[in-house]
Amino acid sequence: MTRVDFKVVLLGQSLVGKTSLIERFVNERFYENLAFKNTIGAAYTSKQINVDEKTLVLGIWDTAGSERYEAMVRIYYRGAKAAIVCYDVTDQSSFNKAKYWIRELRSIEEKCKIYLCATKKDLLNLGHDATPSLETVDNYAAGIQSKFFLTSSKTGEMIDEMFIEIGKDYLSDPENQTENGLVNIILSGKKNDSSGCCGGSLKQS
Ligand SMILES: Nc1nc2c(ncn2[C@@H]2O[C@H](COP(=O)(O)OP(=O)(O)OP(=O)(O)O)[C@@H](O)[C@H]2O)c(=O)[nH]1
Ligand SMILES: [Mg+2]
Repeated sequence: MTRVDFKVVLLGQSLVGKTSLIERFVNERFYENLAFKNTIGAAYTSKQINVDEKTLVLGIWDTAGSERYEAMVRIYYRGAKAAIVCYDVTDQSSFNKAKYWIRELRSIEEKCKIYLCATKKDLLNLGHDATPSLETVDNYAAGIQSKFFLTSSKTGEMIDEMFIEIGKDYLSDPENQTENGLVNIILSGKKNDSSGCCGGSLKQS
């Protein structure tokens, strides 16, 4: 198997659930009250996934959503091949912030693929409304050639699927191929792998 590493960054307003999404993806856990543990600066983790007979090691940077860390966040999206831009599916202001990050990425990291991620889907089942409407977000995502995922870290819905899709896009992008057809190896940064386990074709590195 060919092994490649690439960098993925998570962006989005504070409390939209970026850390929870990674916790679900990497450790298959969910904490109801992470709010008192806002991310400070950024946190790194890595996870191995298998896509199309290839092993991909995703180096994932979880950034802080608080405004005071905004300048620092810019350090972490540099060189990212994929950005997961998150918003809370029930919170219009977090969607506005997602659009802000997308505009910035598009102008500064042109080659970074953008994945728009609505979080907390489970709240819709409790009677909360999607704000803006899912149709509006779908149209927006299509307009910027971005893929839209509606996820819940509480239930785990669509999270593995989103990362697998990111891996597939990475492998199929001619940008990441060398002349002899091999996939470029891109070092993602430090590797302080954490513990945990996961099922299916997903493996923590
Ligand atoms: N109901 C529900 N709550 C969620 C979900 N994901 C996260 N939360 C809650 O939202 C709160 C904030 O989650 P975090 O993951 O800390 O948010 P964050 O985006 O990392 O916040 P910053 O580190 O400040 O940028 C926590 O209380 C989580 O339990 C979800 O899918 N459903
Ligand atoms: Mg966080």
